[in-house]
Amino acid sequence: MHTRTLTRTHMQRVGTSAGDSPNLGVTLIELIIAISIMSIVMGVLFGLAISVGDTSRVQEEKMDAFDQARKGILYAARDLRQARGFGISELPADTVTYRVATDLDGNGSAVDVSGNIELSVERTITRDFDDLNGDGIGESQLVLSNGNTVMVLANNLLPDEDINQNGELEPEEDLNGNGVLDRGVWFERVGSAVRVQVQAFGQSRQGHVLSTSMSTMVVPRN
Ligand SMILES: [Ca+2]
Ligand SMILES: [Ca+2]
Ligand SMILES: [Ca+2]
Ligand SMILES: [Ca+2]
Repeated sequence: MHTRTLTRTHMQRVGTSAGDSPNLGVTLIELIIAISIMSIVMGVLFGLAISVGDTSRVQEEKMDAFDQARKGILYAARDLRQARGFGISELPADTVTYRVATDLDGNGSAVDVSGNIELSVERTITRDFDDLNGDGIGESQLVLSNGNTVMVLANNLLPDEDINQNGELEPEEDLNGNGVLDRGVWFERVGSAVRVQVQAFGQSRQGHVLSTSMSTMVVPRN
């Protein structure tokens, strides 16, 4: 009797513990599955966050390139429009020099008492090759200089691809691989007008160079 009871009790214990353990097992499996799903979801979300970040960064770079080109064109055109047509330097070139009508004697107009037109000192729109404004940015910067002051018109100019300066595109010069000779900044005469082209870039996280090219026609005063 005693032995039987013990055995039954023992068996009951085994039974009880055998009955509990499947529940515990399922809970553990559920937990593992839950963690796995969570890891996958987190991974997907993380990946999404990175790609959204990349996309917005690319957009930002595009906007920046656009802004720089637009600023360059706007400022250059605004000043060139005041230029005396006959005094504009030889074009096409990546630099333009000119004079604008200016009231030098303060009589209220850009002519002197004898009726002669008063002209400003020479103004030059050029890449800042010699870093005239000392901001550490050289030829990727477009500046307007009048001898005394240097105004930044744009930054992030595309490099001039015409390395040997022959006016033609050699295959090894095509840095952005678009089959076109890109100059970054370029001035050329079209009839009595001056065509101004400004090309600026932005760089994405992956190192892709995103660029914007803008041009406008300016008819200087005569
Ligand atoms: Ca005057
Ligand atoms: Ca500079
Ligand atoms: Ca060339
Ligand atoms: Ca090119």
